[in-house]
Amino acid sequence: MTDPTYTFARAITRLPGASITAGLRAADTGTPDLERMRADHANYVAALRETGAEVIVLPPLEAFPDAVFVEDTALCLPQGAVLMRPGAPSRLGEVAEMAPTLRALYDEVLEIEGPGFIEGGDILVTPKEILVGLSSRTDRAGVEELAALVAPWRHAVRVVETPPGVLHFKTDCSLLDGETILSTERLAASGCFEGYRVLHTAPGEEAAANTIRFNRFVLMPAGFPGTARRLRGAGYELREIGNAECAKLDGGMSCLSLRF
Ligand code: CIR
Repeated sequence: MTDPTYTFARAITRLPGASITAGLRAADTGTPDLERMRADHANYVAALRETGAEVIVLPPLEAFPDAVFVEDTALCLPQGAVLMRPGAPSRLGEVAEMAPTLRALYDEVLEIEGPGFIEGGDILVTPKEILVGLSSRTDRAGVEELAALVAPWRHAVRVVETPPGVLHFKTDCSLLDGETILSTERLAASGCFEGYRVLHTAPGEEAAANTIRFNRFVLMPAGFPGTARRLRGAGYELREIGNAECAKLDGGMSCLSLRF
């Protein structure tokens, strides 16, 4: 198992800060509880470490309420990293905060300069291509700039659509192994995963679609027994992590780390 799309030596995470209560959300489903989020975050980091990976835990950034969702700030590939340009104005400044950490770890760090926008949550890297979902945070100009930047690294970018009302493309899907994608039925119905093996989330469990395959584990949000059963039945080793607090801010397993 050495596929770089799910075999990782390192991850970068950031602790949630007290300002998390001001994080962006599509609908108000209650104020996130910082203590519970910290405990869930610690379990998440522990699961990543259990696979033998080095996990960097950056300090909270109180000036950026959504900074715990580090995935949106960069795309990490084996050849180098690309700093994103988030479509949420309140999140733009998170990129400069992440840049020094990536520059210390990578020889090559490129940058989306604009005018387009793109967030990491809209990017799914598979062994054969990079899928990028257009969303309220990612536009065509952002995707085109990314495609031009990664072309010399021999990565092909394919533009796809994010279902209406869904924050990010990966809110509704995740890579389980080199050929297999976990997806909601509503996203898979668009036909964007033709050529892949697709496992659907169980009925009513759309919120379980955002998982991460990280070395031998699939980290998934706790509380979705039907989808957990499907994944175990397909042979995946699961770690279920509490996500109730991040979910209040439309966040999930992938958002909480950069993996490379
Ligand atoms: C936001 O709206 O930007 C945050 N509250 C949630 C970001 C989740 N990130 C992700 O799915 N990659």
